[in-house]
Amino acid sequence: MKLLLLLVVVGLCTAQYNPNLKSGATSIVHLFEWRWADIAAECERYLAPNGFGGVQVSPPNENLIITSPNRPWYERYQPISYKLCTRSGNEQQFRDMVTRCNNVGVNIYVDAIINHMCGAGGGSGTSTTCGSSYNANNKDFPAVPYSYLDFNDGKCSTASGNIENYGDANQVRNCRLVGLLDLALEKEYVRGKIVAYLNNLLSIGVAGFRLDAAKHMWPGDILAITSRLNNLNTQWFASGTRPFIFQEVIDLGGEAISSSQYFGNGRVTEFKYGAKLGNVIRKLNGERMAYLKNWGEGWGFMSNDRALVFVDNHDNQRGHGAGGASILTFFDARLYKMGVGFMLAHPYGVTRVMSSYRWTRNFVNGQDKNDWIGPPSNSDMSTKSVTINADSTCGNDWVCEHRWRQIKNMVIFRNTVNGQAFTNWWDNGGNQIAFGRGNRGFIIFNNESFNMDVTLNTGLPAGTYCDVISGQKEGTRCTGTQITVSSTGSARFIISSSAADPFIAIHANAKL
Ligand code: QV4
Ligand code: CA
Repeated sequence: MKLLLLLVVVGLCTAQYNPNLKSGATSIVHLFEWRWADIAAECERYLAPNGFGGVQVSPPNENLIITSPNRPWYERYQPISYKLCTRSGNEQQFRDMVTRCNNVGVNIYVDAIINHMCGAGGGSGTSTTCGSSYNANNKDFPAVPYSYLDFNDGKCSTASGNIENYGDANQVRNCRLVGLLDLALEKEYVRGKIVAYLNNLLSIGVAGFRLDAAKHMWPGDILAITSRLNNLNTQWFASGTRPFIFQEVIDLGGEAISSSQYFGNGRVTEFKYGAKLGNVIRKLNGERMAYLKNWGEGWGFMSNDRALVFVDNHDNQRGHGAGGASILTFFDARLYKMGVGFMLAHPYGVTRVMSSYRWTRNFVNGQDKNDWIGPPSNSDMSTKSVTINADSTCGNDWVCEHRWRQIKNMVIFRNTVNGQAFTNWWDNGGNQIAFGRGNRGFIIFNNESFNMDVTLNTGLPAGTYCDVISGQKEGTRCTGTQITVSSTGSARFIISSSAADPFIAIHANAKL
């Protein structure tokens, strides 16, 4: 009885760290800028059957329509109200998506923008995704309603009213992030409006929130809001289940604000992960894969049970928010697959896979002048639907990294090895590495410019396994490379440095 009580208490206070994934799933995917109707279909036809546990969706609330430049993706980070209508769809379509995804066991996490409304220079009128009126000059958002009384300007001491120095925590939290009207989150009235918005989403059935710009909010203000959130909808979740919270804090070190200040509220995005993994895979700054042996806390990352990890996100894949030359993206597909493969094989963190749309980059002095380009769109600027080709890739310029065989199969690998220890590490001192996950899975990389031929202990039971990178198990055969594990657990791996994908992964559910 005492133990039960303890478990209940521990469960309650750790709940917001748990993504509440179902049927053994371990990863979520960010379907950036997708329409709700396409996400609903994707949950049913692809995500649930392939072991994806959840979707991070783009902000669902009404936003400013920006026409100069023409409908940038980032207009969705300029809220006008908490009405559920955007280029991704209306409220009815949002509800239909949440219902259909939940019905097949795929969770929906909402990107919640609660730090600010639209930019101070956003003008006035009704040119918004729901047609609500607003006046940025007077800080008037009648569809919430918020008035000038609900914003922070009085507490900001910079001349511009914007954040000018990230070394000053007061500025970072009380001044405007790139000119965005900063909400006074200590006000009971403002908190109430935000809580009502998030609780409405919870009642519809969402499983948690990405808190946008968390660095720009006081941790105590966030807690005052999240502690008033309802439990998840019992139509799909056990009663008493708390919403999953992951906070967007970019902490690469050297600023006034650190990730650890947010651990009490939920998980935090670990931006060091993708930045450093990019350096390793690209072999920048003298990094090599052998150094990944103590990847995780050993690299100065936050504790495993607080981290939300990813190789790239919608900002840094295009040079926004801590973007840099090291970040791996679909533009460097071969390296990207290795990076995502490593992330999904390694036990650290809750993993998020990025799913993007294509745009034409235009670098001028190292800066992509096309970093603003919005999702694939029709001539009326409505978002194009995601079409599916015969080979299961996507059309209409949707990249669908999550459907790349290598990435999809590594999502399944992670589910298969869930809970298993990090074992049987091997490296050549350079850029050839291998490791296992108990007796359930094994992965090996050759990121050298020379070929590899090694026999290693895999920790797996004897048998013939399908490499899930060059192919996969289909029926009773492998469509790609086959690996034979001996009765002692050892196997020979040959990887050419010029292989299309210079890595091999085998696991218990891909055994013949
Ligand atoms: C411009 C001027 C300002 C001026 C302002 C006046 O640059 O000097 O004060 O007008 O109105 C866009 C434009 C930006 C413009 C601003 C306001 O790019 O030039 O300011 O709008 O009109 C996304 C984009 C931003 C975009 C914003 C709002 O990345 O470029 O700004 O949406 O549309 C930090 C933060 C981190 C943040 C990251 C990008 O710590 O929290 O920067 N990441 C999140 C999201 C991100 C989003 C926001 C936060 C804001 O992931 O996508 O910014 O919601 O590291
Ligand atoms: Ca703020």
